[in-house]
Amino acid sequence: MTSTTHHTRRDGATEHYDAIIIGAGVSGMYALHHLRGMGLSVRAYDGAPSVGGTWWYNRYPGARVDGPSAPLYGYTFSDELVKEWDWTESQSSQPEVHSYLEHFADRFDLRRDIQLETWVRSARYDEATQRWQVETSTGLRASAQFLVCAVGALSTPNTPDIPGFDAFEGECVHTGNWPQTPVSFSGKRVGVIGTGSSGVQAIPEIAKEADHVTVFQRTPQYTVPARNRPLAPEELAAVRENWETLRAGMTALPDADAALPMAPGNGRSAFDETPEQRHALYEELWEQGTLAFVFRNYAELLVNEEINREVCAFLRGKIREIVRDPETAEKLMPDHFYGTKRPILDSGYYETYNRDDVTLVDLRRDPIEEMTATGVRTRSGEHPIDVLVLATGFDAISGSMLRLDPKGRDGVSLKERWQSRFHNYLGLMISGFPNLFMIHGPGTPGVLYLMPLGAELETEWIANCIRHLRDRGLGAVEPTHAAELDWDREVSALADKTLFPRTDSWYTGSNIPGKPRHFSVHLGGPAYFHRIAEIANEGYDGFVFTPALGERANAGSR
Ligand code: NA7
Repeated sequence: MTSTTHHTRRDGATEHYDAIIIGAGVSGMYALHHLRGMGLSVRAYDGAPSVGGTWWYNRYPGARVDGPSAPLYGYTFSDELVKEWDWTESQSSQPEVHSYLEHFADRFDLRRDIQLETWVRSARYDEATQRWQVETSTGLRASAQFLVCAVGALSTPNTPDIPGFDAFEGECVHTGNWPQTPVSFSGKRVGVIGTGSSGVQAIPEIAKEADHVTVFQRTPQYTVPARNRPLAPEELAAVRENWETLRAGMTALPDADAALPMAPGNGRSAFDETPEQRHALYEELWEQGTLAFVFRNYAELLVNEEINREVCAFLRGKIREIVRDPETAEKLMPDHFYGTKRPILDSGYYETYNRDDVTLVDLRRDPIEEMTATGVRTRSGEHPIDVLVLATGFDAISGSMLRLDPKGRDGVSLKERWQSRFHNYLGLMISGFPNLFMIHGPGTPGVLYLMPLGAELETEWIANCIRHLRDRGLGAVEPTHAAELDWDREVSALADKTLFPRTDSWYTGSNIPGKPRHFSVHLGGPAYFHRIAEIANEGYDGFVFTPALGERANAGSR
């Protein structure tokens, strides 16, 4: 492995690198590994005291992968890593994923180039030097030709603006920034605001320990059993034996006529089957649990209203079957298209409402008016609480880039550029922000693909772009605004074929007051990665490369 020390320059108080990476989570660590491997000097900064990003912060009870089963939620690039890490459960728990990421950092000797407890406070492009200037919370200054923002798609917690919030004298914790010391619920009255994936995972666990739990629900949610189970050693062995085929399958292009490349379905059309056959499939998928409920469902699930409504009715039926009190069951009935908010997997969520010590407050009928010193007051009265758990999600996808607010050419701020649309090209670069790359930013499949593998593939694209630039003695690259507008149309055109944009969700940004409504996830799945590779292979159409400084001077004198 290439040693980085000799590449790093220090002049006065500023350290100089080829690339600075912001974030040492799943994406940032892979970017460090890959870019360092191609001989660049690289430094990664992260505000947390540990590597792991999202998997460090989201340590709430019940937190686990609610997506693909292990080991698909993991890095794929190293056969050795796949062979040596023994996942123990099908839906890996937060402590296990975090340990895996720590192991990754050690296994590939990443820590020497990661600086923890260091927030990047400002990032500014200096056109005169074609470099990014960075300042951190620790007073450090650093510069780099390339800035890789691996800031996380679900990393900026959303804290609701509730009147009287500061008056509350109890303990208040956020699932997205859970305390490092254990939170005890024993003998306490707990309030939980939010019933997205985090709330749905945490509520059953908290209810097991607390004296009483009051759930404040704004939008009822569909959830499907996670069916988490121990992984048998034979299962892992089989995965390892077939790893090459399995990995190839993860990046294989879906059929050209797939209704939605992101979720290709089971190859059957719902319209070729009778209502009884369809019901039998829903029942089978419910028993199977996991995201199979989306991925092995009919191809029409996310694009056809009629089929989606049928699935919604099936799931509402399940809620009625599980929840004994009809009034509570009615409060739990979702009314949006299934799958257009992030599909949730649970372990005993609806069952939790059969407990005598759990109360559900429907905020649509009984909204929160204020926090008091001792609880939450809704229109119907006060709910006394000792601990308030905010499971209120994130300013997702674009939120962490906006929080960083880098300043591009001519000092233009990203917040200004992204006032009404999250302009970008291929989800990877932004015009006016040369040499700044994003991983899992808006315009990528990000949260709707395998995130570790997506990070690998996006990083490979970034690395190839850097190589292209350097091999030709070029100094900077950025997309044109025209290319950004085309990309925006492409992302929107895919989304508009589906039911996604019709629901308020963090995919559209509508969970954050004042945020522009913009469905910014690329729904191409594997097709996205083929598309970005094709653009690079065909000469980076839509990008402008600027000569390196010395070359520019020469060009001027010719
Ligand atoms: P989500 O999915 O954004 O869920 C947040 C929940 O909090 C959701 O039920 C929201 O209701 C609710 N919320 C947000 N703000 C408020 C206010 N002001 N008042 C009441 N309720 C509110 O975040 P999660 O952390 O659960 O999951 C994020 C992702 O992490 C997840 O999808 C996985 O990929 C991992 P709403 O639906 O907006 O009405």
